[in-house]
Formats: sequence, C-alpha cells, structure tokens
Amino acid sequence: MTTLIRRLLTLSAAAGLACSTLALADQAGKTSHGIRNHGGDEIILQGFHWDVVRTAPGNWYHTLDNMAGQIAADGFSAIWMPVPWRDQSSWSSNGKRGGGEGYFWTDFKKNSQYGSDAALKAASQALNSRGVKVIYDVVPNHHNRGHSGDSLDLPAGQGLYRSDCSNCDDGDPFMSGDSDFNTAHPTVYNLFRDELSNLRNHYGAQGFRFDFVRGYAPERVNAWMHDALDTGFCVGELWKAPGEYPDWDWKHSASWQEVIKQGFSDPAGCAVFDFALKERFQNGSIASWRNGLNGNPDRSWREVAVTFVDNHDTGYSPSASGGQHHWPLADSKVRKAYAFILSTPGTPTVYWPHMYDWGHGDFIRALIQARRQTGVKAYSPVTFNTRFGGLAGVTTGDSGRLAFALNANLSSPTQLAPGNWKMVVNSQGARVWKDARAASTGVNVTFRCKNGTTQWGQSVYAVGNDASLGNWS
Ligand code: 7SA
Ligand code: CA
Ligand code: CA
Repeated sequence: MTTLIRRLLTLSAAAGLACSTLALADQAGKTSHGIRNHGGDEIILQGFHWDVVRTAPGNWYHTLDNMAGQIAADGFSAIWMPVPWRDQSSWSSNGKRGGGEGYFWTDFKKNSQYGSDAALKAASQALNSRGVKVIYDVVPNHHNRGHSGDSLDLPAGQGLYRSDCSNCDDGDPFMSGDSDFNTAHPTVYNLFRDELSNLRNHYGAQGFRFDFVRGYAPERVNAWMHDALDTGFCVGELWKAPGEYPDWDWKHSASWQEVIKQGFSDPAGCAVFDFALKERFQNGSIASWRNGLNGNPDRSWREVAVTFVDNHDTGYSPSASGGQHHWPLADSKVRKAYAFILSTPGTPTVYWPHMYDWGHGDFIRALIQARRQTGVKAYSPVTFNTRFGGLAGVTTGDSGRLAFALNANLSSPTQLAPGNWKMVVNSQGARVWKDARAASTGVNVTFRCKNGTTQWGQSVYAVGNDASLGNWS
C-alpha cells in the first residue's frame, strides 16, 4: 500500500502539503437528473428513536460520540441525526406524552435534550472523521412560536407566518397551522438558508433530512440545498397518502410512487423516503414489495428512493412508553424487509433499535458487508423472478451480484442465475446470497490538497496514516 501511495503521489508539483484524503470508496455527486443522493452509494443509520430524549436525557450526543467507531465499522456511510435545535415543548394528548424531540423547536440554539452544543460538535467530528457523513434532520415548516426567551421570535402580522394572510403558506399546516412559517417570505427563506450554511460550516453537515415536506413548496428545498449545500445529500419526508390530497389535485388519483417522485423529488432535487415501499410492507403481499419506488424498472425512479423498514414515527421505541408506532411492521417481517432493502436499489436506512437494541445487528451487518462487496448502489438494476412464490430476484452491483429469496420455495440461487453464489443470511424466511467478483488488486485513491502553492518540478507527498486507507505509514 505504501509503495502504491508513493508512486501515485510523486506528482510533478510542489513541496509536501497537508492533503485531506477522501474516504476510499465514497462517491459524490447528483444523479443525471440533478437529484442529490451523493453518488448513490450511501447506507444510512437513523441515529435516534423517539424516546432517546427520555431514556438518555442530555446524553445522546455522548452516546453517538462513543459509538462512532462501531457505527463506522458496521459499514454505515451516513447517519441521520436528530433535529439539532433546542425543543422546550412538552405535551400530552390522548394518553401520549412527548416534547423535546426537536420537532417543536424554539430557536436554533444547539443546547438541547440530546446534549450540549459542544457535545454535538464532538459527535459530529467523531462521525465525519470516520467516514460516517452527518445528515441533520431539519424542520422549516413550523416551530414553537412565542416561547419566552426565544432568540427567534419573529413578529406577527408581517407575512412571516401562515396565520398572517390567506396565502402565507405554500403547503399544508402542521396541526392547526398557527406555528407554520411562510417559507416563501425572503426573511424566512434567508433565516433557514443561513442556518443550513451554519450547520455545514460549524457542525459538519454533509446532508439534510427535510421534515414534513408536505408543509412547504418542494422548490424551496431545492433553493436551500443549492444555496447552502449543493453537493450534499438530501432526503425529504413526504408521508401523505394519495387519498389525502384534494380530489382536484392530480396526486389524489396518483400512485404513492408518483406522489413522492413527481410531487416532491423532481421539483426538490432531493431523494425521498420510499413510502410507496413502506405502504406495500404494511398492506401488500410479500410478492408486492417489488412495487416500491426502489423496485421501479426506470433507473431515474429507483435511484431517488431512500428505503426504510420503520422510523421514529412508524415504529416502536425501546422505552417504557414504547414510542409512537403509528405504522409498525410486524416483527415476523422485519428481517425479510431488511434483507430486501439491503439487497436491492435505493439508499437503505436502518432504524437504530433494529441495529442496536432488538438483536438484528449481526443480520444487518452481514447484509451491509455483502452490499458493499458487490457494489450494489441506489441505481443498480434488479430483476424479479415469479416462478418460486414469495419474492425472489437478483440485483447487479458494480462489482458483483446479490440474489434474494423471501418466502420463496427455491433450493438454490442458481435457479435464479448462474454464479459462484455464497450464502450471506438465512433467517426467518429471508435468504440472500452474494457473487462478488474478486476485488481488484489496485485501488484508486484521490487526494485533494488544499491551501498549497506548487511550482513545476516539485513533488507532492501525502503524509500521516488514515484509517480509511488502511492505516498505511
Ligand atoms: O396512521 C398511520 C398511517 O396508517 C396507514 O394505514 C397513515 C397512512 O396514510 C395510512 O395508509 O399515515 C397517516 O398518519 C401519519 C402520522 O400521523 C401522517 C400521515 O400523513 C397520514 O397519512 O404523517 C404526518 O404525521 C407525522 C408525525 C409527520 C408526517 O410528516 C405527517 O405527514 N412526521 C414528521 C413531522 C413531525 C412534526 O414536525 C413530527 O411529529 C414527526 O416526528 C416527523 O417525522 O401550533 C401547532 C400546535 C397546535 O395546532 C396543536 O393544537 C397543539 O396541540 C401544536 C400542538 N400540537 C402538538 C401535537 O398535538 C403533539 O402530537 C405538538 C406540539 O406536539 C405533538 O406533535 C408531535 C407529533 O405527535 C410527533 O409525531 C410533533 C411535535 O412534537 O413531533 C412529531
Ligand atoms: Ca456518496
Ligand atoms: Ca406549512
């Protein structure tokens, strides 16, 4: 490795510079249609559940800091962090209690129920430095308005809030809407543009998860990303059934796929949580799981899907109250669902408790490793085979293939496609095999040297070891 690195680096340029190394395999960039999925090679961990502010009050950032090495070793390339803004709300309605999770935030101060500003910076640094890109959850639709001591208490009656005028909101209200911003107003737009830039410049943001995107125009998300983090990762949460749209809206009679792709992803330039697949997980047969956005035969559709099994809203939480569980997947299907999203296109997202609390960690870890070895990406093609019942098929990655069989009665993956197949997982009706082509001998490493001046005839050396390059010296 050292020889290779030195040969690569005796460039005809200047004296030794401190070069920042790019993570070995991390591809960047948008799709050919301008969707920000950071090269389509991401594997995301949802880095919280609904109740961590109660089970680890003020200590969650420390937990993430301490687990950064484990999270990186488990193969995650990105982490979906909780909302970084302080939330001082507390509420109880129909027997449920909550508050402090970030979704009813007061202002942009970072000392929150998850930990202090300093602890957030430390956790972000610990994760980013190990190649786990930090993606912040952000909530531009609304905030906890009029909370005393706000550093963000915008005046009423000036068009800054939905309630100031009849068209002072270009999206749905959150609850009554009396906390909704008018995100089209330049003052509000600039407020969030500057805060997203602040999160990039001082808190290591490499992407954003946009909450409640039904609440504002998707074009706003495109503008914010363009202005604040154009090359970052972006995903929107559009959880709205077609039937929830007014009957004069085209989305009312569209499919879940069309709603999230054409209703949000295209105009936002942003990837989108695959609620089309989630709806099939919940309501469809296993054979119908192929009808999620991530199974679409059109590459420009499947590559924008961010797949998930459950999240902090839909799933349970490991806590006394059990969390929100608005739409939980039956336990008997959880491993089949993870086998599916980790062996097929889209950008898979793993829910924290499934990985670290409820005993699926080894199962998921093995699937992540196989996905990386075979180079399966968001855009990879997938074929389905209906001869065996259940759901079976093959995904072709950049450096190999994955075969999957969920409740399918086939005895060997060679019945799906010839190959040198090796079993990855076989549990609870979920089987996955890999056929990884021999890893190439050399590796391409890109070093980007900053703040250096060079003259012709000088040599450039990269010095100091780096975990992502195998700790060469
Ligand atoms: O029912 C599940 C599904 O069943 C299936 O069979 C259905 C599906 O369609 C169907 O096919 O899904 C439905 O239900 C979903 C869950 O409610 C809906 C979905 O559209 C609908 O189809 O999803 C919506 O709700 C989610 C929680 C949102 C989705 O974007 C949205 O579409 N998720 C995100 C949004 C928020 C809010 O930022 C977060 O909510 C989520 O974690 C995040 O992921 O001044 C305002 C105000 C007053 O108007 C009220 O009167 C006052 O009480 C404020 C106060 N409201 C409080 C709320 O009552 C209380 O619940 C508020 C301050 O705090 C709480 O709100 C929580 C919310 O409960 C929680 O989920 C909020 C703020 O803390 O944080 C979270
Ligand atoms: Ca990437
Ligand atoms: Ca709104």
